[in-house]
Amino acid sequence: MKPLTTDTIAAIATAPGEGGVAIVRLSGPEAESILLQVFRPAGRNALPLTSHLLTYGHAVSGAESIDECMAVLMRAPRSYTREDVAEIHLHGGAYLSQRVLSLCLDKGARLAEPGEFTRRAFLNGRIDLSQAEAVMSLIAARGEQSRRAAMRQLQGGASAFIREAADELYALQAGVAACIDYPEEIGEDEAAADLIPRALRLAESLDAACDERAGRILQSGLQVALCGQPNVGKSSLLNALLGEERAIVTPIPGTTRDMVTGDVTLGGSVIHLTDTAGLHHTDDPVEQIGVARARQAIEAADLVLAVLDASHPLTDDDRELLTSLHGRPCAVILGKADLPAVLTPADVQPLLPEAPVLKLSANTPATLAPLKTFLAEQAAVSDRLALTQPRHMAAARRASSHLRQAAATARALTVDMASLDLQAAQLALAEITGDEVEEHLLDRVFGMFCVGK
Ligand SMILES: Nc1nc2c(ncn2[C@@H]2O[C@H](COP(=O)(O)OP(=O)(O)OP(=O)(O)O)[C@@H](O)[C@H]2O)c(=O)[nH]1
Ligand SMILES: [Mg+2]
Repeated sequence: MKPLTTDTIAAIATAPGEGGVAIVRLSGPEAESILLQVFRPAGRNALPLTSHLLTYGHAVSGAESIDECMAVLMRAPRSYTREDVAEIHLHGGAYLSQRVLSLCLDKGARLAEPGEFTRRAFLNGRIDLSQAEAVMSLIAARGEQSRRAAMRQLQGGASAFIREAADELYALQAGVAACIDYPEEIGEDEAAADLIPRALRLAESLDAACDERAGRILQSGLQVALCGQPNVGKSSLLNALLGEERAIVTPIPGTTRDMVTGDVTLGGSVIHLTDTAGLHHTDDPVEQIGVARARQAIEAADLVLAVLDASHPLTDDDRELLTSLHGRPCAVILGKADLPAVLTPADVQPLLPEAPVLKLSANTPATLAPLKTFLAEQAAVSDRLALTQPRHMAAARRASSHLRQAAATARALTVDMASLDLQAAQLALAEITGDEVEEHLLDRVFGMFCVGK
């Protein structure tokens, strides 16, 4: 396929700051000629450059050598963008890479937009839109679980699932067309009897592929709120889990007023912890705001840890908190287990029978192991999820709702009237792979990328 773009883009592909190497990347028809104006290979027989061969030489401005470096040319179509791509591997200085980028721009390259290299890979048909998004997820992955999900998507996992669903949709549309074109051969009832169950089955399989909770966990980690009465040891537990003194801890009740957050990776999954202000009735307006925020954090959490001080008897406020968590994913923490115990699991279990009760002391790291295992289990998502990105799930849900509508229309009205719903479902699926996509959606997707990718 002939590349669709005509200009040559350039950007610094490595993260800003100082490092071992910094890479300036070019893509487009002028990549080779611009490279040869800013890079002089050292070897006498290096020219013409051999594709995909890293070559030693100098970055140059006219006759002046700016840096000793390496460069590589990857001729189309065997490149990331399917265009000619050139990379200059400089010493990793912020000024140095900026200087070489400026030289490339002087020689006719245009500064790349965020994600424009990947956008070109998409436009030139090397990857579909869901794979392009997987590149970004791979870069953003902070744990093994998110990396694996992104890699599955990059290798076409989501695309394969969507294309299979789209094939079934084409088959349904063909059935409707046949009923319209050959009414004497395929009767309305016969067509409806075929269309309705198949449309509903497809809608079900699309819905089953949408696990919004799993998608959220892969993208931002499992959201865990630590809550409880003042002074029970919430902030101490946060610090113990993070392995650093993130939140202030004092013996004074009401120490934490605002929310304090931190991430820890357990079992390959990111756990996003939020420490909250102690829940209690207060006239202090600042504390009141803190308590309101604590309640919001509890509401928004995927999992709540209700922290109790096991060296004190249960209070009415504790009882109220525990009963309010019915039906929510949660665990009860019997904290300060190094002190003489007043509370036992038997005291709290009747109040919240479905929640595990974990005894621990924030002062004794070894006692945190069962809680860490529990958190890792809660954050684990299936390796077989077909869809993992919110944008894909939203589109698949839309397709599913159009399919259900198609079934309802075929049942209540006529099969041919269902074809509009089937078309709308098809468009929603095509948005996922980018087969049918508007410019503004591409701007939104690639706008989230970093420059140089
Ligand atoms: N012995 C013992 N003391 C603890 C433990 N955890 C916390 N404490 C002490 O309990 C007091 C309160 O701890 P924090 O972690 O500040 O409690 P909190 O729940 O965050 O309190 P607020 O922010 O006021 O709501 C401090 O003096 C801690 O040192 C523990 O496991 N064992
Ligand atoms: Mg605190």
